[in-house]
Amino acid sequence: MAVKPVIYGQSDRPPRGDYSRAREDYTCDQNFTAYTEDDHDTWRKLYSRQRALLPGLAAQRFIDLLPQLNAAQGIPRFEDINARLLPATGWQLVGVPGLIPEVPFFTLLANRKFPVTDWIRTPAEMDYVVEPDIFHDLFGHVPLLFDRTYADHIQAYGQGALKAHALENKDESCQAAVEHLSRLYWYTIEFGLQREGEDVRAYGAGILSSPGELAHSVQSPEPERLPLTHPQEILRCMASTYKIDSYQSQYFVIENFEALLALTAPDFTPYYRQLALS
Ligand code: HBI
Ligand code: FE
Repeated sequence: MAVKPVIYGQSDRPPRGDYSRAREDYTCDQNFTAYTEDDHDTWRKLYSRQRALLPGLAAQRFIDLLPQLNAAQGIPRFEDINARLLPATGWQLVGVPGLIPEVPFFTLLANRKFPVTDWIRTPAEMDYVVEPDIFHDLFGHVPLLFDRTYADHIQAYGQGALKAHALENKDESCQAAVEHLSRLYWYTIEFGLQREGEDVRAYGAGILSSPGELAHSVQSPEPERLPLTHPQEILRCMASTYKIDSYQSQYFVIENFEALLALTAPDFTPYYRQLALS
């Protein structure tokens, strides 16, 4: 039975993906033969432009792991990356037609399956695409899945999000738990910065896959850069809303992935309760 598409933000925007291909768990096989030469050319242009921007702006760990995609020559096959990723950290990429509902998404993460959208933007969208496409998901998110500590954090996020979803249904005082937790996802996994010596570097996928926000997030004097190193700061992050279609006005800075994993290990129920009261 075909699953229904998910529409984010404005509901008047038709979903980009072909959800009729999706299985019950919203995954679908990567439609590799559907890619045209123009699609591979779009990928090569996105890849080479973004790769050239990384030095001095992207987390060194990301730069070191990017070659694991082996993707400079064109759109890679998910199965080829899985042959390296599974032995490295036990993760595997699964195709999805686009954004999927939160519970199927969290369930995949909790099972060390990362959903990768399999369509690519048009040449006209080289600088910005509203929904995450294969370049955002693959270039932005996947290299760091080869880092064991970061990979463990992503799985813990999925497990925690499923707990938050269950909590919403049974505990009056935690009605916005999933929303609060998705803000943490936004300010770390999507738009996170980390310390590197005296500098900050980007590790969030939304920044790493953006031609403009990579320099903005690390070098611009405009945005606030707030520490994310203590439980109190987790609360501040969860209380912070975010914008999906412009550069962030604030970023959160972690020490490193070990610190992020430790900081997000405790049960967040007290945080959800406290936020619900504020
Ligand atoms: N679906 N395919 C896909 N990719 C995402 O990154 C994604 C999603 N659905 C839900 C979602 N992200 C957000 O809820 C995150 O904040 C968790
Ligand atoms: Fe993303």
